[in-house]
Amino acid sequence: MGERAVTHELKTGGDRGYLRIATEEAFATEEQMDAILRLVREGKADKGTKSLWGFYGTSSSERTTFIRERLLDLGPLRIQAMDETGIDKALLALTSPGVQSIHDVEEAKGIARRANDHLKAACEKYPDRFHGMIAICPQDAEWSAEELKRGKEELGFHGVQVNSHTHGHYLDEEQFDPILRACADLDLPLYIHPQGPPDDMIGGMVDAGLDGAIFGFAAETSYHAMRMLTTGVFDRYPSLQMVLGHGCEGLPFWLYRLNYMHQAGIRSRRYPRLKPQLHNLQYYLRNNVLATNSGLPFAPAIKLLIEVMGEDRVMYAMDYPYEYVPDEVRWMDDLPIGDEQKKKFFQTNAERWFKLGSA
Ligand code: 1DF
Ligand code: MN
Repeated sequence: MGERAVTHELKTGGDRGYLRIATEEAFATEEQMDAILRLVREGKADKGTKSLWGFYGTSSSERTTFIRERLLDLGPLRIQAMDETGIDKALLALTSPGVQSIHDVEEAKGIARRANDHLKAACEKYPDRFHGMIAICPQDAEWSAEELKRGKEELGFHGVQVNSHTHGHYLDEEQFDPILRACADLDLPLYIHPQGPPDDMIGGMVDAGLDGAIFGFAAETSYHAMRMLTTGVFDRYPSLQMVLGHGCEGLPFWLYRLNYMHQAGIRSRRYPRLKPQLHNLQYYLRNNVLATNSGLPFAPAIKLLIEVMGEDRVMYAMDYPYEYVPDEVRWMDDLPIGDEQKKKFFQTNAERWFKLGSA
């Protein structure tokens, strides 16, 4: 994590035996930003959105200016950044919170749909560099299921990114079942990406400066994932793949305890909602969950993910433009894992799970 010498040049094209595919890369549209900033200005945004976009949308710091400019670019700037860090392909998704903070559902759906069309045009322009993730509007689950179908069949996109809770509601709730069913039927990985915790969870996190990517994101998104993992979702949809970034939001580290206490809770019938499932949590982590190392270019964590989840389920991500540190790519090239595992991590797992087709 400290200073290390520059070990090698970063080039695209597979000079190290693998392509680098970055799987959690963010973009924004002007109208999405405008709509979210309007919510913040009018005092209608939830606390997490207000904290996040009140900052990224209006601060004039070097970091936020860079991020705003880079989010809106799906052209030469991004390609140049990818070239400079040796990233061959980016899997792009509408940045957090997508349209999920927006109260006007018709407006939200329009913004999501036009973001998909905008991303499609960029993917057509750079077909060997950009791939798309579908944006949906969970506020309208039936519409979202239709958009998933369009996203896969007409736009040729590779999965869906849901930015965790939707106004404090979670994808295991029955109202969202059309989304889960569409992901399973269409074989689309469901990437649950963080946003700020909902108002009834955020507590003192904003005052503490801990609501964002530093901590609150992982606390809330891992909670979301645990709801999915403990309510029979993967028994109903055994082929469904849930993707989690940021080192699987920490779950593999906690797996023994999560599983032990889950089994204990089921046996003692402490909670009506916790019912016996077909498998234990370890099984679902190794059969229904995929992880990326977005924001976590940290060898001990990646080695743990591979050991707990299996080497076919852990993928590389940069999290551009929120994280853009060329040296981090070098550290990942130098990961103390085997050559075959490294190729799976950087390239072939992403090709397989997101159906990117090998180059
Ligand atoms: C941040 C990080 C913001 C991630 C993000 O979206 C985001 C951040 C607004 O650094 O504040 O997607 N991230 O995935 O780590
Ligand atoms: Mn991200």
